[in-house]
Amino acid sequence: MTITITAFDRSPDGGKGLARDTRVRWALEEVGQPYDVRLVSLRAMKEPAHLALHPFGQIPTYEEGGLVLFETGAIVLHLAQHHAGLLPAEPDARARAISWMFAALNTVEPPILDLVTARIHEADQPWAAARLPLVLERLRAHLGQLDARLGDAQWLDGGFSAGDLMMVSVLLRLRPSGVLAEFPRLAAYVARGEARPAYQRAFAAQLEVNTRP
Ligand code: GTB
Repeated sequence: MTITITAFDRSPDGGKGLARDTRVRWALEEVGQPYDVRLVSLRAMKEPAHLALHPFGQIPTYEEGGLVLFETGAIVLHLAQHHAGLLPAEPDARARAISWMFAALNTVEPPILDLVTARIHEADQPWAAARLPLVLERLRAHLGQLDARLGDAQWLDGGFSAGDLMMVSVLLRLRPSGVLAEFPRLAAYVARGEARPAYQRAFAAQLEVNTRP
């Protein structure tokens, strides 16, 4: 069954891999599933044809036969449950890997998005300078806890899993701010994720789209 995902026709990051189609591409590469990409403009995302796939008018979406999914967590979990390579077979280890997926999306990603909002979207607000330290404090607290749990391990719980794929994807968004570099073990963890051949293929595929003349 052909898998089709959607992605920006031009990502605002110019191909740095920060748009969320990259994590879905990465999961598809890890499990060895070929896929097609339908590129959509910001305008087309808000039109009925795309809204039928994604109620919030965003990318990425995932189509496979009659199945349509949105939300990267749901898409990566679907892939991990249906193909070998992203979740351990042992039930408890599998459940723990899924916990890390949720931790990435529900605990770690929100303060990272708060930082992006504070640094970029709210930068010209009169209260921005007062808010930024609070946002940074909350974020650093979470990163410190994550760093302590990871310690000197390669991955969060044994072998590489969908939990690591999601955590690395979420942490990558921090790099432009310089905050990731404050946590060298987390920075090295992200670099390990990026070094995986599947990530490299996913990154190259999105870069190709975003550097077309
Ligand atoms: N919770 C959803 C998921 O995980 O799938 C969030 C999906 C989402 O935010 N999609 C964004 C989108 O469609 C693209 S990835 N935005 C258009 C809109 O909402 O109208 C977010 C993103 C955009 C740009 C950069 N960048 O330039 O660095 C990074 C990430």
